[in-house]
Amino acid sequence: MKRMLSGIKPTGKLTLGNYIGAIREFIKYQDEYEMFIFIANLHAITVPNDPKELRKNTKDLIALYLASGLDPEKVTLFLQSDIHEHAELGWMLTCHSYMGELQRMTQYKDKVAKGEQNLTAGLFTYPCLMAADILLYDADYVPVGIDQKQHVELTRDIAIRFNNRYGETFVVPEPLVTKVGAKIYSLTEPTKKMSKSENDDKSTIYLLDDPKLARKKIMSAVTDSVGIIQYDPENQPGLANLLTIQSALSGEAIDSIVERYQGKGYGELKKEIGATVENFLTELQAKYRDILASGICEKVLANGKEQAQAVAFKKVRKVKKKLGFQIFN
Ligand code: ATP
Ligand code: LTN
Repeated sequence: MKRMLSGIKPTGKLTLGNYIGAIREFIKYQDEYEMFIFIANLHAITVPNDPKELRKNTKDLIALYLASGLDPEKVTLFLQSDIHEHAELGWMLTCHSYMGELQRMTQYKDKVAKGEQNLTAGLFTYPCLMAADILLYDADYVPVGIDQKQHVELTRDIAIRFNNRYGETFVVPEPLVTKVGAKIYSLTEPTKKMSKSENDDKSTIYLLDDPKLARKKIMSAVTDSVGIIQYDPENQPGLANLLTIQSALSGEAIDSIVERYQGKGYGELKKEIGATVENFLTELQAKYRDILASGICEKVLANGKEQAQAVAFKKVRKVKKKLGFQIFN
């Protein structure tokens, strides 16, 4: 069975973008692949964070993974900081990455361009830690939103470089980006990503938003003055975003939605999408509450830790041998 791995940072509240671009994909593939899904809490501290909030976000994230349908019987679900090999291999790979390639990472460049002050060294080297997350588990595929594709490509380069230098060590992974919903956009500025950390509340639908409020956000989403319902991301980005959301949550193809709305107005379409989002969140949140009340999260993470640990331990042992750290047989 091929392996798949992915992670989400427990920073801020999870958004509909995280669900559509990432979590929904994990669920889709869990029967087909041997899956490792983790909570990237080591990545969360690349930006300033409050420990109390980090704890809350981490609990929410594990409960939302389960509420969305990840099955702990099929998937190894774990906390990154529980497996010290991530940090250990992260360092070894940092020493096999070049300043130039890290400087080319758009996520980092964007932050620098915005003039953000006090960027940490961890934020700069974070793609090396991400490479370690992936390479530790011999992942063949990494399902991510489009914004993370570049980091997976860097991971491939690092793996190939290491294999060439020291002999076959790592599986070279491939990014897997969904066709519909690889980037969900802000509802108020539909050319920007819907982000957990950078948008205002009106532009983002959070998975734990009051479902009625979420419907209102859809109703007031920015569209355009063209007045024709068609899928044209370039000229009608707001409308294209809404159609993508509807298609991703309902499973109906975008073409088919567009056809149903020929000659109709945006208001009517928004009503349907608003209802879809409201129902989706209502169901998800009911499951989320049950899961939190059941106390199952702790057990799931303890099991996941054990399974992930066994794999990670072997890989780091192998890398240490290759690097010349093991001096006695
Ligand atoms: P931030 O918004 O603070 O930059 P993030 O949500 O992108 O954070 P993560 O939480 O680690 O960062 O993202 C987890 C996964 O969700 C990644 O695979 C990412 O590509 C995907 N993702 C995030 N936002 C979107 C979006 N708007 N549309 C589609 N996928 C997304
Ligand atoms: N860098 C990602 C989160 C992340 C990840 C990973 C995704 C950390 N490690 C390994 C896939 C595989 C982000 O910021 N969205």
